[in-house]
Amino acid sequence: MKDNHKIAVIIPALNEERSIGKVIGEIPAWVDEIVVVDNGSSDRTMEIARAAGARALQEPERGYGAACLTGIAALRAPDIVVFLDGDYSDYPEEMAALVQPIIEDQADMVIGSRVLGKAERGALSPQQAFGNWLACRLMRLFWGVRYTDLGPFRAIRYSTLQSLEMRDRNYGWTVEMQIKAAQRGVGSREVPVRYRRRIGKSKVSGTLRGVISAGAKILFVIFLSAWEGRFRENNLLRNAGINETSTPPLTLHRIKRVSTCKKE
Ligand SMILES: Nc1nc2c(ncn2[C@@H]2O[C@H](COP(=O)(O)OP(=O)(O)OP(=O)(O)O)[C@@H](O)[C@H]2O)c(=O)[nH]1
Ligand SMILES: [Mg+2]
Repeated sequence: MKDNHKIAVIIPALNEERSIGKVIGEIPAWVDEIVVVDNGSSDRTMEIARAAGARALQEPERGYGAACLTGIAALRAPDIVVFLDGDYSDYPEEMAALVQPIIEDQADMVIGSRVLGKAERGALSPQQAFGNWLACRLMRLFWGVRYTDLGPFRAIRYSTLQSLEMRDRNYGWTVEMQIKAAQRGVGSREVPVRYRRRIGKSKVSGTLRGVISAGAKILFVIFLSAWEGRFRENNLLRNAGINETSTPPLTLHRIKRVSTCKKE
């Protein structure tokens, strides 16, 4: 418990036997529940996670998002959920900075930004840095939100997380959460976090296949969400009796006014 808030941590882990014990060991003592979701590791990740005091679950389907969804389904009604990678790239002891704004009702979602914080040389590959930058520019263009990173180390109020109805089962997980938060007006902020070179073998950013698949999926989620949003907005306008072809580009702001008008 932290200031009367029950805190849960979800760690997706695939073959992280060398790091998982260190990650769990450095999680602050006020965390109530640690759930490690294993994606079919062939090493001792599960055993080590259990020995370190976490609940270790199996998700047979590969994918970061699939692991996160399994973790969420297993939670015991926390107030705040923190996502953390199992490769020791993040600094678990920085968790207080992520949950405090939620506890103080200043935000419902807090993203740890490795761009605002200090990333050790080589911890973020150039492709990863560029991909994050591009994704953030596109989110700003489509939804007017200013993020600097798609960092995996993040905290969100449990009720907000449930309302987002997360679906992505692999690399689109982080961007989906940020887009949905923007679309639904979730109060969010970023805090600087440090980032270091991972322990163990890279699965995404250090492999060509991982970089291409992750990059393509992230862009796909952004453009699909933008297209679906535009479609929804046009329907809203049509219902309100406004012809979308004669109107300037849409903003969320205008949609809100349109729906209010309709009610009156
Ligand atoms: N790639 C991948 N990672 C998974 C999966 N399930 C869980 N993970 C974990 O998700 C976290 C993030 O994956 P990483 O491999 O660290 O990805 P990354 O940080 O983008 O890039 P690298 O650290 O360079 O590999 C780690 O804790 C992985 O062990 C899965 O099915 N695929
Ligand atoms: Mg990593």
